[in-house]
Amino acid sequence: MASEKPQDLMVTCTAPVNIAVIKYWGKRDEALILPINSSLSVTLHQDQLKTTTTVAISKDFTEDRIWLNGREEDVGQPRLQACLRETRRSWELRAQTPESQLCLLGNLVSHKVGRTLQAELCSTLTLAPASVSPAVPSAYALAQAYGVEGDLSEVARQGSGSACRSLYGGFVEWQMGEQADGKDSIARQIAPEWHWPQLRVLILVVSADKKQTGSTVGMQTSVKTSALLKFRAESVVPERMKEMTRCIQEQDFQGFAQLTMKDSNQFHATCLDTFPPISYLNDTSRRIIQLVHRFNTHHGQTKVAYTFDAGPNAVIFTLEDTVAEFVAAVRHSFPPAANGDKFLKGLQVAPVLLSDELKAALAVEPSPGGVQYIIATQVGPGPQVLDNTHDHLLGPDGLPPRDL
Ligand code: 2P0
Repeated sequence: MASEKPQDLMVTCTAPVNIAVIKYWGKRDEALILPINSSLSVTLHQDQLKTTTTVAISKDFTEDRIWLNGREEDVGQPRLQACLRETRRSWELRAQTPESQLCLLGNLVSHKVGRTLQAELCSTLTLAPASVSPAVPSAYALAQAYGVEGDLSEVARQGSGSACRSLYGGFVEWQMGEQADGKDSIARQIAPEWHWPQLRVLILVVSADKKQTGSTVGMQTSVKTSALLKFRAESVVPERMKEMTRCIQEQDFQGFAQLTMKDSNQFHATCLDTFPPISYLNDTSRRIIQLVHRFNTHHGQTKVAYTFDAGPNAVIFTLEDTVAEFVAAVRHSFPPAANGDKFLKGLQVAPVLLSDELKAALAVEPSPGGVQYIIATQVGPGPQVLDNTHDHLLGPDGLPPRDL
């Protein structure tokens, strides 16, 4: 974990993307990032999507610096500052004596004891069409570097609310908590990544454009103006959290899929109920919704579910035995424009022919190029520490290589 130079420390971590099946939308405390309702998500496998962060700590650094995808960013961003502040506070709390500080930081030189150690962070995002935050790998890597143990929800949450659910693999809930200081607003795994091995995830990339209304501002307006959001948070979500947990624990796909779609639809209904309204779905998103319902109707059961976040891309949940047929249905409805061979990324999916009955049931006017590409993936583990020093994104001088 630590680099070769005894006075320095360098840690590289990766963290996964998570997709909410019970959505978080709205804060009761903007500064601490505390939500108005609990939420529940599925952690995606890092073989297909991940963020990587290297943290370096050295006695030679005179200031904090951060690079994102090779470009230096403003280290004064409030959320990054919150992450750094929380990590250092935890470190200082756990290290009251010089001896324990030395113990926590291994070989870090003694004359730094009692002073705040400067950190450098470098993040890179791999294949990230969804909203991906470097908050979790940053929080995780910082915690590893500073030797902070225990729950990191508080640190990760302050980088980005939904990011705290990426602290664990498998199926994760973010409990809204009740305390004003947010100490009980934490992420918790409800089932590990190997719990439901047949579950598959398809990300249908509709548009990689930047979203029109950012989540942070969007949810502020919704909290102020949407009566439906208030009703949802108080009267709908508590029951749905229990029901979704049951569906996952019992591997009840029909229940899981229907509730996932209903919760996505209600989240987008609260966006439309916001004033002025927010609209994240586009025509292609609505065609995907229609495709899923027609596919399920044809089969006489719920075999596929969609969910949409603060953008037009669809995330599809299905089971292993349905992936190939549904991918063929997407190809049929959205014929790839020019990149037929690059249409499918990630897990291998065998090509299959659609039956004439299914084609007739889908009854679609093909929309060429509507879906740019698909990423096929599955449920995966939580953040990982990379042991190989070749994985570091910062060189021995603490700077990112020029070609990053
Ligand atoms: C979610 N989303 O549960 C919901 C569904 C988008 C739609 O959490 O302000 O980027 O950093 O707490 O976490 C996006 O919101 O917002 C989000 P902040 P965040 O995944």
